[in-house]
Amino acid sequence: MKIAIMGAMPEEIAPILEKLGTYRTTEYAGNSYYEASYNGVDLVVAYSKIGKVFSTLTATTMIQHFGCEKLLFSGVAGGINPTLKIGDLIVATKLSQHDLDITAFGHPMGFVPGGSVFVESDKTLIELSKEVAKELGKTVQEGVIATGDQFVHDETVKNNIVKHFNADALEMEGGSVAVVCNAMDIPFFILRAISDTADTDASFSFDEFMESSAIISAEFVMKMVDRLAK
Ligand code: 3QA
Repeated sequence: MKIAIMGAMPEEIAPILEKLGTYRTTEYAGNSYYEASYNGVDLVVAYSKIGKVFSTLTATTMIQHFGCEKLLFSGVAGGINPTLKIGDLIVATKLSQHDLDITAFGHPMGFVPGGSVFVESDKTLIELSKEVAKELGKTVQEGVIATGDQFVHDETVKNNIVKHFNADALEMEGGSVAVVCNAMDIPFFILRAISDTADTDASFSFDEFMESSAIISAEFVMKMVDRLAK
């Protein structure tokens, strides 16, 4: 089995590369892909760069060029649901694009003809994450993740995202990765650890906690890989 593990930023995949020991680096379409064999499974690891476009390119490449059969995303997110504190894990049950807007034509936010407001994650991978969480004695909250091409640091923007999508967390890649995987029939799993709460001091909180939260997410995703390898 070949599994894709992606992040958006170097810090989000560094803890994963560390666990692999040795890997082979391939340059493709302006990005680096790291291939390794880990406990009997083939892994392709990459960070896409920030945002929906770069993450779409990377997810597509991992599936179409490298032949990955499942995709796990690991990274950080801005928390919306007040139950989510810095360092807490959230797994996306479904994802939306909060900045996709043709409401001028009477469509709901996040909707374009031929698409859907939400894309649902793979239920088997979510089940597996519950088992892993139990085994580790960790809490992983399930919720809606909203994705858009902006670092949100404003209560009004945040409240609008809640109004339209009832989202629990927000970030800049999950929704686009979900669209790609859904279209190509590839089971996917989006995990994020909270780095900030998308309010006025989000950038400071992000700078302080992104690295530690990225590690929390990466470690959990590698436990998922351990289970998938069995
Ligand atoms: C944005 C990163 C992008 O990949 C999305 C982090 C955490 N908090 C968020 C928030 N709004 C939207 N997304 C997020 N990731 C960070 S850009 C800073 C880059 O610094 C999730 C995320 N509030 C690079 C050095 O200049």
